[in-house]
This record gives sequence, C-alpha cells and structure tokens, in this order.
Amino acid sequence: MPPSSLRVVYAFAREMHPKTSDVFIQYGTAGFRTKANLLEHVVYRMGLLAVIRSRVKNGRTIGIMITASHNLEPDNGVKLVDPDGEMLEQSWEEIATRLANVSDNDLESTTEQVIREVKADMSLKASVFIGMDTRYTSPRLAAAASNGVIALKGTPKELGIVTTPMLHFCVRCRNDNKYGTPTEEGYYEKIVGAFKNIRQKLPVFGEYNTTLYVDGANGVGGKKLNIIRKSLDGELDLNLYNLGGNGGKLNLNCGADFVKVSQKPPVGVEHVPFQRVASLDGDGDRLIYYFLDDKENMHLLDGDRIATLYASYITELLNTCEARDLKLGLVQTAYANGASTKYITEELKVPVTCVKTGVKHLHHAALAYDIGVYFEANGHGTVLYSQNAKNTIRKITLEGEPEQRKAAELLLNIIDITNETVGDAISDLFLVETILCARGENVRQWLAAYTDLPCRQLKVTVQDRNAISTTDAERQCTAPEGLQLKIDELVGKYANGRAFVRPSGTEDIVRVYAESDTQQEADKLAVEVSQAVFDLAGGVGNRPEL
Ligand code: G16
Repeated sequence: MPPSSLRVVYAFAREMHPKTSDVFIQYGTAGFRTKANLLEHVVYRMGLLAVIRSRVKNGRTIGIMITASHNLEPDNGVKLVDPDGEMLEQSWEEIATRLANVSDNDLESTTEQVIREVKADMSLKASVFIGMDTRYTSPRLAAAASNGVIALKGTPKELGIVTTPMLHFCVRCRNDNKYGTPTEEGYYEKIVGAFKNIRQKLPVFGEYNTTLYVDGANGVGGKKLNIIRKSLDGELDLNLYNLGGNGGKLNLNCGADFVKVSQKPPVGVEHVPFQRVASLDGDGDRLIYYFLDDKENMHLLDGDRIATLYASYITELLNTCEARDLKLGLVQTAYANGASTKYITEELKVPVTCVKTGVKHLHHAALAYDIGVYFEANGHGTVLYSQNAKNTIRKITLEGEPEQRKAAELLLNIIDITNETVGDAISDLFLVETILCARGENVRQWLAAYTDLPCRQLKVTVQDRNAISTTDAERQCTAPEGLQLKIDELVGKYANGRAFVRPSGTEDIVRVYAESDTQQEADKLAVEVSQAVFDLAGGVGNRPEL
C-alpha cells in the first residue's frame, strides 16, 4: 500500500471516529480500559494497528477483543491478540499507546512512522478477527475496530458475541489448523467433545456428583454455557444463574471478581448447603468455585486451588505414565495465598515462579516448563504443554504398558479440554469437573488439601495511581518514598503478616492485599496499609477506616 493511501486513515478518523478526549490512555494489564464513551477513537486505531501487526506477521490473523471483562457495565476495553492466540507482544504495547494518544491531525503521520518502524510490508494481505462481549457499547466499538481494519485495506471478520477465550482460540486455529476449527462451533467440538470423551472413560464414583451450579456474572460466559448445556447427556447437570435476564447487571454483585474480592456469595444464585458453585466473570476468562456450609459460611476455591488441583492431578498421571523427565512447574503472582505456595512447594514438590500481575506475564513464565500451570488467585489461568511434552505423552499412548497408556490417553484428552491460548472459564470448568470426577471428590475434600491464610483485598482511590511503583514481582513498593517502610512496619505487627500495594492496570485505583493469621487481623492490616497509601500517595475521597 503506497503511503499516499494513508490519507484515508485520517479521513475515517475525522469523519467517523474522531478523538474527542485529551485524557491520556495506556495499554494496561489487559489492553485499554476506561469508560466506554472515551474509547471509540482508541478502538478504531487498534483496528489500524491490528492490520500492521498482521502484515508484520506475514498476513497471519490477529485478534481484537472488545471487552472490559470484570469491570462494571459503563466501562469497556480493547485488546489485541497475537497469531498463536496469546496476548499482544509486550514491545508493541508502547506503539499501541502512542497510536491511541496522538491527535487526529497527527494520526496519518504516526501511522506512517509505525509502519516504517516495524517494517510492515503494506502490500501483503491482512486478516483480523473481531470479537465482543455483551456490553451495550460493544457493537459500536466493534464497528470502529472494523473500520480501522478496512482503512488500511485489511480484511475484518466479526465473530459477534463470544467469550474472550473463544476469540483467542479462533485466532490460534485460523493460523494453525491442527489446533482446531476457527469458529464457536469448532471451540465446542474440541473442548466439550474432549470432556464428553473423557467422561466415558471415567464413570462417576465416590463423593462426586454431577450437579454444578453456575453464576454467569450476567455476561457472555453463562450464555455460552447455556448452549453447551443442551449438548450434554448427563455428564454434567448445569444449573445456570445470572444469565443477564431479570434486570441482572453485568458483574454487579456477582461474578468471579466480586466473589473473590468480597468473599461473599453472588446475588441471584440459589443457596444449597455444600453445593459447589462455579462463578465466571463478565467475558468468561476467569473461574472461581465456592460453596456454603450448613451454617452459611462461605468457602472459596479460588485460582490457587484450581492450580493446585491441576498440578497434583497432572503430576499423578505423569507418574503413572513414568514420564518423569517432563518438568512441571507452576506460575503465580503476589496475590497467591501463602498457604497455597507452601503446599505446592512442600507437599506437591512442584517448583513455583512468581511474576507480575497480568496473564501475559504468567503465560510467558509458564513457557519455561515442559508443562506450565499458571493461575492468578482471581481465577485466571490455564496449562501450557510444550511440543516435547505432547510428543512424549503421545508416544506413551502407543508404546507404553497398559496402565501407562491409559494415563497417557487421559492426559491427551485433558490437553484437548484445555484452552492453551489463555485462561478460559469454560475450559477450566470442564477440567476441574473432570479431575473431581476422576478422584471421586466433593468440594469439602477438594478444600481439605490445605488451609488458606485469611486475606483481604481493598481498593484505594488516589490522584494518580502511577505515583506508585513496584519491584520484585510487585511485592515491594519503590515509590512514593517511605511507603514500603511504612508497610514493613505495619506488617511486622502481625503474626504471619504479608501485604503489598500496586496500581491496577484495569481500574483507576490502587490495589491493597493483606494476609495474616486471622480474618480480623488480615482486615485490620489491609485497612492500615490502605491508610498509608491514602496518606503517602495522594488519596482522594474518604480516608479508609476499619
Ligand atoms: C485482567 C487481567 C488479569 C488481571 C486483572 C486485574 O483480568 O487479564 O491478568 O489479574 O485484569 O488486573 P489489575 O489488578 O491490573 O486491575 P480481566 O478478567 O479483567 O481481563
């Protein structure tokens, strides 16, 4: 494409998606996220960038997802997906931020500059898949993304309303047809098909029962499970709640983020003692389990629990296969409960890596293992299998002893249930159910593996969240001056105390995490650390109180 035709980039911007706000916006933990009405020009520009990225990748398909995932309805967001279905390469985040913030007048020249910088061959074809969540602002934003793609003569394909992981899956399949068929149906065929397949090999036994309640967060994940539910033949009896009807609002007092952070059950779900409930988030990329006991106390089975369930079961199968050369490791963030890390290293004897928040960081670190299990405590995670691991397991299905072959075949089915491109609530749900069924366990038995340290998460609003800087996988704070010293002093007062603070990359707030021996102490420590943030980092509004 000759540079002269870049004129259309400006024309489209000015006529259809003008930049109407001067608020600086940054590609954060999971792309751009803010109030939906501030995003149209950003999304249009991400359409442009996706075409450039596709051309740099020799015409392979790039994904654009319109979603603000766990955020409330008025927010929206956009993120780019790379050809293997993984998050956009980090070095491009700066380019995305630059392109999103230039004025309309400078857009043409900046686009030209980016094309030169990344050496994109603009004569190549470019293909972009666009998906969106159920927010009422999403169709308009998806259209803006499409226009961005068209402005640079790329080919957009709108997948309509899909979960974020479905978009990642379709992008991967479009570029690697051995992974699956790049459609929603192809996704069901592979993931649900593998689950049904495995269920034929693993009859229900012991304390496991097939009834599962699901909180759909009034988002897309629940709707898709409703489609899947109809194709299940008793392998799993899904009772679905919060599907977006009856005035239920997206992520409001429900969904994985609400359940994890507030440590309360969601509204809208029937409560039956000891019934296991799976809670999804708004775009279906996070999963948390919980149950209420007969005294209505809530017991949470979060991302750390799911990770330990996976790691222990996969290790068991690898041992049966005698595939002991395959190195399995687990990746967590600073939010991982201290008790889970202790259990993983001391009981499971599995190595743990700790990285910064954001699945893009966990995904990257998990690639260092033959089998890398990664999970954020908030329920976002998956398992990555290296080609070496897949080949070894496949070989055992052909050459192993009968018991080894059986375990290796189970592992192959498990790999097929897994969405290796990104954390996926639906795929994770089927994987958890598979393992609980294989072990004949109920939720109480699952919970018994270890006891969580009581913890509390809080949010503090400050003038500028970027005033907070961190290091050591976000466990230490380097700015503002004096804040880490104050946190250390506070933590020192508590038995088994641990706390850290970090600026959120998806909401305009600072997050505070605290852990201690009792819930009361964890709550107190969290408030004291929040007060320190408020005092030293320019808090606005009311000072946090106990
Ligand atoms: C996104 C990211 C997650 C991250 C979460 C919160 O989740 O994909 O990796 O843990 O945001 O990030 P922060 O603490 O920076 O706000 P989701 O489900 O909202 O896409």
